[in-house]
Amino acid sequence: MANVLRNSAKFGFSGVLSQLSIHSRHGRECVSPCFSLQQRNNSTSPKIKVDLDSSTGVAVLRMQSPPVNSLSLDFLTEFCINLEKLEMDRSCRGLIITSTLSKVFSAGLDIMEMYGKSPERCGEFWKAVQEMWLKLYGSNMATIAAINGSSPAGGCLMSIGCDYRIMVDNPRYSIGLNETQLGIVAPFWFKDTLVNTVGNRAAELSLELGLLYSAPDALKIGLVDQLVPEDQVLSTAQDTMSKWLAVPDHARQITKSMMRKQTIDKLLSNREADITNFVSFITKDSIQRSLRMYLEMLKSRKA
Ligand code: CO8
Repeated sequence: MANVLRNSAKFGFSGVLSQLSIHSRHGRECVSPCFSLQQRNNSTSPKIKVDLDSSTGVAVLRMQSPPVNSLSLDFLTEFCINLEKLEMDRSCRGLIITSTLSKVFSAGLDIMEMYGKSPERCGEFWKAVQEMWLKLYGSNMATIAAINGSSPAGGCLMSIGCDYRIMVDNPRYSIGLNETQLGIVAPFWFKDTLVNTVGNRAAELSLELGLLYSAPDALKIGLVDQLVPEDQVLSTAQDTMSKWLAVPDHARQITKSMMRKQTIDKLLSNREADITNFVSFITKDSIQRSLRMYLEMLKSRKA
């Protein structure tokens, strides 16, 4: 443990996760699945926009992938590359994640990435999901989710991967890990992150029933930390960030590592098995049928 803490202090918490890095700390590009996928991405419009204020050391990462900021392989790749760049930039100490879309923070994993895809592609996708969580949950930066819309499933995972959550005070927006409602099971590291956030009992209820909480209910169980009016989400996140950054970085980072390392290590040591599990689960006929029904439900709700 002492070694881990020393290494965390020396290289930063994300340094402990160095085998996952897209780039090395020295800025050299490493061959990684995420990077090669980015090269294959033909889309010209970025799904992520990052503004780093060098006077405050705070970056705002805006998700801008209509209609619902769903986490596709391309989206996750771009997200990870941006996160890694910020992580390597010593001038960046804090990260605020928000959405440019009205009403939606993120709809979670892109269901189309899990429906009718080859096992190889599903494996690639799942590795990118793991990567996103590992980078975010293990980030050296202070991280705040400015949740300005609904945030189900993977959107909730992204939110609870941050250090602090500020949500719009609007009961129409919901957040939660609703996987069971889709007939799928939240993986152990989704569960662990939720338990670390709201405690065991609330997590158990939440996961088994696939509950989506309205913003006020999410505050009640501690799934979010604060509710504010819509037009104050970003400014409140900026104010809150300055409090986080008033704490000496090394002390905050080592403490964060102490709190999160066990959870992160659990996935790191089971990463391949987790991919295998995901692929064999998601490609089952019965699960594919559940996903198709869910997609149809989403479309019919609109009609
Ligand atoms: N993936 C792909 N497409 C989506 C998704 C999604 N997650 N969510 C919405 N869409 C599509 C809709 O089908 C619709 O498409 P179209 O325009 O072609 O009809 C379009 O996006 C717009 O959607 P809505 O009209 O529903 O938009 P609203 O603004 O009314 O509502 C919501 C936004 C609240 C986000 C709503 O779309 C919603 O509830 N979406 C579903 C969210 C959800 O359940 N996500 C779960 C994803 S699974 C996940 O993240 C974790 C999986 C873990 C797997 C573990 C297995 C082992």
